Amino acid sequence: MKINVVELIRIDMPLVSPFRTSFGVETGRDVLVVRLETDDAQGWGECVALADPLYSSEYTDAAQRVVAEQLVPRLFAAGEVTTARFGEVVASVRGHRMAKSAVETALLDAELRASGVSLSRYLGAISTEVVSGVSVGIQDTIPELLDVVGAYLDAGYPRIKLKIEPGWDVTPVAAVREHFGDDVLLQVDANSAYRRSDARHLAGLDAFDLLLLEQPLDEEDVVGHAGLARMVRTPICLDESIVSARAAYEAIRIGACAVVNIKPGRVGGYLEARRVHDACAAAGVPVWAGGMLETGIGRAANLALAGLSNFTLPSDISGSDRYYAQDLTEPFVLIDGRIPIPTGPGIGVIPLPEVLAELCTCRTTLTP
Ligand code: OSB
Ligand code: MG
Repeated sequence: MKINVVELIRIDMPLVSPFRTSFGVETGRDVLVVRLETDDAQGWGECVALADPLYSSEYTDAAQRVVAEQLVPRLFAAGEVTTARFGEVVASVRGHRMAKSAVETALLDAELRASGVSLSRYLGAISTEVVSGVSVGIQDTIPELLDVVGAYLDAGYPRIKLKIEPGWDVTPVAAVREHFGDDVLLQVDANSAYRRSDARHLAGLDAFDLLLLEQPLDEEDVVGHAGLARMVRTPICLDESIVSARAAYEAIRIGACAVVNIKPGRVGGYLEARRVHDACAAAGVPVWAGGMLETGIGRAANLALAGLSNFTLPSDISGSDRYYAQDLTEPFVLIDGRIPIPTGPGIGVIPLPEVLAELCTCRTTLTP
């Protein structure tokens, strides 16, 4: 394929309610969307970097510069490119996986649209729908938390994930268990907020039959997670630490995690995400689809991946209305606690033109 034009579109999406984690509060989503055109098709990709480098080192402004000044020039210089070769073409750029993923996804989307194949079929999905969980931010009080969780359960979410941090962990988990009972599928996510010395305290979560404890320690402390895994009974899941299939393989090998959260942006794209899936499957480690508060563009692609066979735990892919009053695409809606995987060519959706025009804050066009 030869790329004729790449467009970088910045969008300001207000969130329906503030989302608080151990690393900060998100009130809106400053999203970079990549659109590219070939002779045969257009392709779309969403960059999952947040506005500030708090979840990981990437952030939207930096991602946009890397895409515009490093990745796209290499793509143009390569002439004819395929998604399979994209990794090689940008290999000399270190890191910046979220930026790479956005461009790779747009390329893959264009390629698949041109050949009429859906992303889910291309990736090898075996399901037609994905079990939808919801990630519940840190609240100011326990009664507020119970209200929020109750509303999501009423909306049909079969699995609840609670964000935790020191000072907001055992007590809120105990309150949710006590109030909603033992049948609710429940897990927690610390976003690296704890230290190795908190192991004994985190073992206090063992009493609540959690599906998993996500990323308690620093991104770079994989060995620490292996030590922690020997001191708590709750299965340890890694998110931030898993930046590649190799990282997944090694974390599993040293006993740092029993479960893996897969986010294509975090590992550099859908091709590497599938390799993470395969490495985990080979090791007998279940995976699930994480989320980064994506618009419908990112959500559609995540759903396709989450249809693969080793995605056996409920996802963080919620309905559009959990995040946005008006999604960028046709909204994703829960049916019986699940979301159908798009079936059209490529990622299967495109932005609604009037919504894109209204929320767009900046548009840059790059040509060879
Ligand atoms: O750690 O999984 C995370 C959102 C932004 C950044 C990191 C994370 C999250 C979530 C919400 O937990 C996932 C979602 O609903 O998209
Ligand atoms: Mg997480």
